[in-house]
Amino acid sequence: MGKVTPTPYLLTIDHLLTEEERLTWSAAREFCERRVAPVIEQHYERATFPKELIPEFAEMGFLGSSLQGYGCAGMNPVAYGLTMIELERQDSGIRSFCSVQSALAMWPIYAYGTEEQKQRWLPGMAAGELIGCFGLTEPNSGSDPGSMRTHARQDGPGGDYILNGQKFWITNSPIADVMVIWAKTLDHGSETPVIRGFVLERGMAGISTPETKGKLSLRASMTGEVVMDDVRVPAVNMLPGVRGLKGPLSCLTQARYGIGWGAVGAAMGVYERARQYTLDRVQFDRPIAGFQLTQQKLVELHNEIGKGLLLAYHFGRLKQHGSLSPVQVSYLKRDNVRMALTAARTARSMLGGNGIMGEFHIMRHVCNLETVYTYEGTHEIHTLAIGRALTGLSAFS
Ligand code: TGC
Ligand code: FAD
Repeated sequence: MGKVTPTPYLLTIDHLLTEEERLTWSAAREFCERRVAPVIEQHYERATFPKELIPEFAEMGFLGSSLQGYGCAGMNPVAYGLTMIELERQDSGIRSFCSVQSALAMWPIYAYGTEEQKQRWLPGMAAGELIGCFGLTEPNSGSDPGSMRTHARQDGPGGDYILNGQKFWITNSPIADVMVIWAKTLDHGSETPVIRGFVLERGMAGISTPETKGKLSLRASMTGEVVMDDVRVPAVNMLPGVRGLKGPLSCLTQARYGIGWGAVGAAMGVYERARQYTLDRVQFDRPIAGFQLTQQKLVELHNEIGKGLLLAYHFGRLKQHGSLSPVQVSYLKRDNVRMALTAARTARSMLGGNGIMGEFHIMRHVCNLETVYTYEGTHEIHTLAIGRALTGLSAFS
């Protein structure tokens, strides 16, 4: 496919951004177009992750971008969201890598770790020298993580924890050095197991991280398991700052926020390519962009993207002021991912047969967004979370 010319948008947020946010956005876009765009299709076809780009992601400040100190960029939530747009405009798997590193592996250490734990892991993670993953899901616990079976038994007061269990569908696990694992344990004096977070490190005896092969979605992202067989974890590796399901769920709130922005990037990418293609492609002696049905599709894509961007921006400013609630994040993730998936399917149809070809970069987004619709809380789970907030009635219990 030839070059995509500048695309008109009737709704922009540029005038709402600070100079610094605008610079962050254009630097992220320039980087992703120069370094990610040329290699992504090949990695997707081969089902490999472009590991060679990790040091450059670090240099761009994409790893732990919204954290303060420890070598992190300290971006505000809107600037962070704008980088997510550019990463996912190229590929959801690339955005996933940065989301998991930043929001799911670094953030819990930052939010719930001791100063010693932060000093030990965060600088290396910000520099891309240590890769992180987040283990919540298990073969029998997906949407209902409270039913997890992974457990940690403490070997006497103050002693090591012994972890057993299996985490499944874990992004980055095959290459992870630092694994944030959520497990049930008995606090001293208590008879009811409670969920706690543990930081496991590659090299600890009893851990294996086999890669999950055969994915037809998110192929440029590494996914695997974390299998724990009597893994001895020092007590100083437990995150002391949180107990219960709200520990992992609060990490998900950080990651879902980024996905809500990233999905807009995927939608922009497919819209811009579909618009260009329909201007260039001639059938019945005229560009297919001149047909009313094609214009209707373009208008739908364009208008939905504008609304998605505004939603992300609005919630971004709320987050900046500390007043964004988890259920508002469910709203953002749910609606923008559904919008992007619909946009990608529509854009695919506008390219006819070429729409299924890798070189046109749309089918890859369709396949990726099927995963994005499911992970970080499925579309249905977010619907029910919002339904609970609207009615006061929980459909889960
Ligand atoms: P519920 O009773 O609602 O809550 C239990 C406790 O947690 C608190 N809480 C939250 N805190 C912060 N952020 C949130 N989003 C929170 N949601 C709930 C809540 O206040 C309560 O605290 P407390 O102090 O009262 O105990 O829990 P529930 O059992 O009813 O479950 C609710 C439900 C179903 C919404 C939740 O379990 C859920 O979100 N399930 C979906 C699981 C999920 O999203 N898994 C994602 C795995 S990680 C992943 O997919 C990474 S993909 C990575 C990538 O490549 O990008
Ligand atoms: P299930 O929970 O079995 O759901 C199956 C279907 O049932 C869905 O449509 C769901 O919406 C529906 N359903 C379930 N409960 C209800 C209900 N109460 N009401 C209505 N419908 C319901 N997890 C991690 O911990 N870390 C990761 O890094 C990670 N990365 C991932 C990467 C990829 C590529 C994928 C595919 C998944 C990843 N996940 C990760 C797991 C992901 O979060 C789960 O797949 C997701 O939470 C859904 O769980 P499940 O697949 O077990 O589906």
